[in-house]
Amino acid sequence: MTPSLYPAAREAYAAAGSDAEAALATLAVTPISIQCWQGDDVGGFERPGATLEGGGIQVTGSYPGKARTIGELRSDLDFAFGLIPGRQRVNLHAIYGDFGGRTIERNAIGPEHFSSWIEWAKSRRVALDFNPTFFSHPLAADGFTLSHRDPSVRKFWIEHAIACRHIGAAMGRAIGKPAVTNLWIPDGLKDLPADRKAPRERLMEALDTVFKEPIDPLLQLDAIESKLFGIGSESYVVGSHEFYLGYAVSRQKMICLDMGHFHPSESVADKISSVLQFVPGLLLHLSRGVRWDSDHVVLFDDPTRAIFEEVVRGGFLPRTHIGLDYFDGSINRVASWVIGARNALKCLLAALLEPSARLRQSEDSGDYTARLAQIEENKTLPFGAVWDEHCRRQNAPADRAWISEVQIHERDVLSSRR
Ligand code: RNT
Ligand code: ZN
Repeated sequence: MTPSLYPAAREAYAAAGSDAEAALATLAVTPISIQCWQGDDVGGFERPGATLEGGGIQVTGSYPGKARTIGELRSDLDFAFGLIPGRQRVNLHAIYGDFGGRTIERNAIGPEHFSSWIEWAKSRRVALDFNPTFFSHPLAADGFTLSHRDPSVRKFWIEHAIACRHIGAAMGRAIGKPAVTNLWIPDGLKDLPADRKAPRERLMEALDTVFKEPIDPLLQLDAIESKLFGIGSESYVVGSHEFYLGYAVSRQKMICLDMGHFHPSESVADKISSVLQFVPGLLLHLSRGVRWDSDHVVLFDDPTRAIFEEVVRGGFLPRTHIGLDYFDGSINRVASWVIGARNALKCLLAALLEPSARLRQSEDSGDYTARLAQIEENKTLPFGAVWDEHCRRQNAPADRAWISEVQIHERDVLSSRR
């Protein structure tokens, strides 16, 4: 066994002005919500063999081994959890219910369809989050749901969203930690609208009906997610950032910022200290857009690090819920959970290790030269040794030690799924 480099790393961080033990303690109690939909390319279990349809999002790739049943999805999640340090959460979509082979309309789903998930989550001691599903459905096929011009279609989706809030609350009650129920709709138009106003008026009204019933925040928390454009909604998205920010501020809902849902040159990190002046909480959808909202696996990269720097510097961690949101069918799907979750945790750890008091001192004294030098030199502190220590304490494999386990799992388990 190679000797631990951690004691020396801890000293190096202390000399730079940060407390590695405190960083590890916070990291250990901060969960990442793992998106179930990466395990099966957003198919779900409504109908056997269902695939993602419409909704302006797209999974590409046909890597073998995607989960075909609830049992396979759960065992893949279990396997991934063994390779991710710390205790995480699981993020479910409405189409992932345990419907027992029956067709249950989306406006008729209830906590009973998620009781086996709740039992599973309890036995793993992981908390759950939830999402209504406004895509892959005939009543979403024309690209409109909650803002549809037909009141009966709107009503159907309003009932679905209300049902989902109740499911979220049931999860929160059973598990003892509130479920975040995040609402994202695909509504929008491919080409130039003649009327941008009416769908937004209808969406506002629909949301007010969805959220009419107050739900105890100890059980369930509502979040709303905006988007700039989608496939087939390039010219107009009803639920734009301005729309939902206004809605969230006026109704005190949490806002969800998805890293793929803004113009590529916009900084999502910069939005955090603005929106949290006005909304009660933040949901992060960590993702990576490559040229568009392509939902690539999360990296240990500058945009994601900047997001966590802002969360940590602002003291916003208690009001921030962290979720992964990407779907890549071109690589081993279990590995993609592991890579993305480990990278999210690394970005958080790097932010927690930042000697932020010193940076602020330089800034406050007007010494921007020293600030820039410090920012750059922090990058070469021995981060990897602290990360390895985290993996060791959480009984998870270190970097370079888990990929062979994934390869064995692929050979012995995934490859038999045809
Ligand atoms: C779509 C949104 C949304 C979905 C998931 C599956 O652009 O990002 O969060 O990815 O609900
Ligand atoms: Zn998202």
